[in-house]
Amino acid sequence: MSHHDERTFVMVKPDGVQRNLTGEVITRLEERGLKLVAAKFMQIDEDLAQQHYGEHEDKPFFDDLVEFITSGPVMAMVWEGADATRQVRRMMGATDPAEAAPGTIRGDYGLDLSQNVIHGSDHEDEGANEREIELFFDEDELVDYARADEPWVYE
Ligand code: RTP
Ligand code: MG
Repeated sequence: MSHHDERTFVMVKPDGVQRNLTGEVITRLEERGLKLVAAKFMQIDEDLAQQHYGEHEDKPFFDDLVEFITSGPVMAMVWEGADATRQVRRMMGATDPAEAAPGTIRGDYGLDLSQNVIHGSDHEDEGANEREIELFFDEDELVDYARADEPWVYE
C-alpha cells in the first residue's frame, strides 16, 4: 500500500445481489483502478446490521434499513486506492437513485431509497472506513499483494 492509498469498505446490498449486479459493481471498481483486498459473500445478521448502521439508530427508517440489509446475502468487500473512500462515494452517486447522476452506480441501477444497490463508507465520517472494515473483516482476511499494473494506474 503506497503512502497515498487508503482502504474503504464497500458492499453490494441484497437488491444488487438479487438483480445480478455484483459483477457489474466489481467491474466498475476494478476498471476505475481500485484494488480488491478482501471479499466475503455473506448474510448479515440483525446484530451486525445494527452495528453497521448504528449512526442511524435514532432515525425513523432504522428498523426498515436493518430489515432490508438482512433480507438476503450481500457481497462485502474492501477496496484500496488513492482517496478510495471518496472515489467510491463519487462512483456510487447520491443516496436516492432519483437524485443520482446518470453514470453513477445508483444513477444507472438504483430503484429507490432502500434498493440503491451499493454501500460505501462515508468519506465525511472520519474513520468510518476503518471502523467498517474492522466490523466485517479480520485482519488476516485482508490480502496483501502487489498488482502488476500498480505503477502506471496512478502515475
Ligand atoms: P449507505 O450508508 O447505505 O451507503 O447510504 P448513504 O451513505 O448514501 O446514506 P445514509 O444517509 O448513510 O443512509 C443509509 C441508508 O438508509 C436509507 N435511507 N432511508 N427514508 C429515508 O429517508 C432514508 N434515508 C436513508 C438508504 O437506503 C441509505 O442507503
Ligand atoms: Mg451511509
